[in-house]
Amino acid sequence: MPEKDKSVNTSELRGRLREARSVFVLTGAGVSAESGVPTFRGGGQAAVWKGMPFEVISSAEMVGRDLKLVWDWFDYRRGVLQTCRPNPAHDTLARWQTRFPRFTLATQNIDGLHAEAGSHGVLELHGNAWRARCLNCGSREDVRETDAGVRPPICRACGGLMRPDVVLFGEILPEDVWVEAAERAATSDVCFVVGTSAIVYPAAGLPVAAMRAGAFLVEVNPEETPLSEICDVTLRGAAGEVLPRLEF
Ligand code: BJW
Repeated sequence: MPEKDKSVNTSELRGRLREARSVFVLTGAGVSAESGVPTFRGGGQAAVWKGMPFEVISSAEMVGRDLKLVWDWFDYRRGVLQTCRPNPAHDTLARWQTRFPRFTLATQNIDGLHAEAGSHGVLELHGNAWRARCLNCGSREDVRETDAGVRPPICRACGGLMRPDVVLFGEILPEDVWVEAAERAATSDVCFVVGTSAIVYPAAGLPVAAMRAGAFLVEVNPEETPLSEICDVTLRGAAGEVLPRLEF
């Protein structure tokens, strides 16, 4: 008996979407790929900057060891982001916030493109590249408003050193954001997993929690991921092409 082709099981998906009361979407770097934002693990290769794998620079350990280097890395990344605009996947997800009685968008991305597309209340699980956070008092500032010449920037509130307000390897996710995302995932009827390799935890656990609580699980990704196996539907393709087609 041939295995059911999950990629063509879209009639059930359309029915589920028509009836859905609560939709939860988890996005990753792939949703911004068509905007020109590099992914972390594209084509089996991990991102490298100045000869260092990103897991080494984007780590709690590096903040302690060489904060200036961490700023250089994020200044470089923001230079790339400055040239990137939302694509049809971001636009579609922004429209979905009024399409369902309850809609939650949680992202692992730090690029701010969902908000730029018009999504409100995005749960940014891994922070935001455009914000700085004081290592001393915790206050936050828009990086564009800090003195660009000073690295690390100095906190205006207390004079402490600031760091990028992102969640690096070995760091805990912001608790309020995490609690809300976990609650929303576990009470969703349909859960989309879009453009993530689904290997970084705890974010990758959200779709699993949704599925265990009874959600219909849909993956949008050109590649297979560790979650593909448990998904009800896998839509193989670029998010900017697949998601707009689900609007009807
Ligand atoms: C397309 C597309 C198109 C391409 N359309 N799709 C359990 C086991 C082992 C280890 C751990 C564990 N639990 C936790 C850990 C440790 C670690 C972890 O998960 N490691 C794994 C690698 C194994 N997790 C953590 O450290 C987390 N903290 C934590 O657990 O705290 C508790 C703790 C504290 C102390 C000690 C121990 C535990 C924090 C994780 C924070 C991750 N941060 C980063 C960097 C952010 C800053 C920065 O940008 O530099 O976040 S890592 C990086 O990966 C980034 C991303 O958000 C994240 C996920 O990547 P994503 O989005 O999935 O991107 P890619 O590139 O991997 O995939 C792109 C996908 O798109 C691909 O599938 C493509 O096919 C697809 N695609 N074009 C649609 N057009």
